[in-house]
Amino acid sequence: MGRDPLIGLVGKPSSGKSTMLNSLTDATAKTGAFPFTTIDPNKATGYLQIDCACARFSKQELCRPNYGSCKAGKRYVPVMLLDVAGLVPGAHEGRGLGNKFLDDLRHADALIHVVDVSGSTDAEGKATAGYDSLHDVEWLRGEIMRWIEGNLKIKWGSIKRRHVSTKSTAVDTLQNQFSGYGSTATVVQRCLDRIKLTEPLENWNNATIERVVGSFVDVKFPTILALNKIDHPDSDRCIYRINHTYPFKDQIVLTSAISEVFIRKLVKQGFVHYEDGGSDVITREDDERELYNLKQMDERLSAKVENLRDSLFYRWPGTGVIKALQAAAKTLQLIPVFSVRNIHNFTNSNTDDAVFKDCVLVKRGTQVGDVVRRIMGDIPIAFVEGLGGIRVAKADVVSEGKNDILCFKIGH
Ligand SMILES: Nc1nc2c(ncn2[C@@H]2O[C@H](COP(=O)(O)OP(=O)(O)O)[C@@H](O)[C@H]2O)c(=O)[nH]1
Ligand SMILES: [Mg+2]
Repeated sequence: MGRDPLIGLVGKPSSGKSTMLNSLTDATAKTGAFPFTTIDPNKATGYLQIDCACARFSKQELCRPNYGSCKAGKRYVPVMLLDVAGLVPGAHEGRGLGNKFLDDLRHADALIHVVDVSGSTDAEGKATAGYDSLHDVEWLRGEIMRWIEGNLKIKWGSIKRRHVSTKSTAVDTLQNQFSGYGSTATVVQRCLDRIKLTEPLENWNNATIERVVGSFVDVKFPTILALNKIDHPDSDRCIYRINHTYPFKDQIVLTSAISEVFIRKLVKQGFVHYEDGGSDVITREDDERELYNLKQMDERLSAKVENLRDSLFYRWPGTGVIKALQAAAKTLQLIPVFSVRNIHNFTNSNTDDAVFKDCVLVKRGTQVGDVVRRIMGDIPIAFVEGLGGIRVAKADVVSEGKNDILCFKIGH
């Protein structure tokens, strides 16, 4: 990943993708426009909550990021989000906006599959009751698989002939086919290693191809399930069924995107106080010590807040949307790296005492040299310093709390 990570929101129509995008986009006070705001209305900047380096050095008061924000050591780092609309059953055959959907998907590094667990929308997103959304979970992976499989099988004869005549490795041959999905040789290698395939490619049958494609989809598109609409009274059944069918619990997050949007609106209007990811809102009535200077709500609004509590906060730990983004970042193993000009006081200039102004997200295990290229581009770097001004080799790798604060010395 030589660029900023991109997280795609996918799911059938009306599952809540756009609402989720709004709830994540609006998250916190933004400082400065982020460069990847584009004309694409489905793209937006989300904010991933991480532990900021400023807390490690008790410099929270001085932390003023160039992008995103930092509150008491909790930092919000911008990440790109994409609302991948138009996916309906049969998309791999071009139904709905099938091709556009699949085309958008190529750019995503991880997916948040927004699943409507209210049971009130059918496979196509049309209003119904008692729908079992377990089907949706299975369908999405299948849809992506059939798309890739279809493209591969059409050409399999010639792929095989070329593979044999050029004496290529399976990785090379597959990477030729998969590069269009944003794959790399490393991804292909990992996909083959996972299924421990030893058969030569020319002997693969349909079942083998399907296993390879399945493994590729899992490696290339790590997916978080956001079980959305948990505020809905009928959601318990679907949540139960999905949780018990899929053991990978840390990849399942319960969300109520609409509640998050509603709460953010109330916060903006000054009616409630809300900690990001919190388990309740504080109204003027709750704020006995008058810490938050909140406005009085009228009866109608008070009733809505009571309803929010009944449908969400008395049943679930929170709206879950921040957790969904964090879970996606976790599957990508994203680690924040802070680049500073002065490695001793973490500032960028002699005249500004703000610390840790710049932060990028990179994959765990990324080499320092790659981080340099990502941040500095073609500017020649003589050497890199880590904590204490100690030199760091370009081949050293980044992991949590290690080589994650760096200073680049320009020169040849
Ligand atoms: N009850 C409930 N409704 C939701 C939630 N999120 C979205 N919705 C509603 O579901 C419908 C479809 O939402 P939308 O975001 O447009 O879905 P999209 O087609 O996937 O982008 C809208 O009426 C939303 O208000 C939620 O968390 N709870
Ligand atoms: Mg939408």
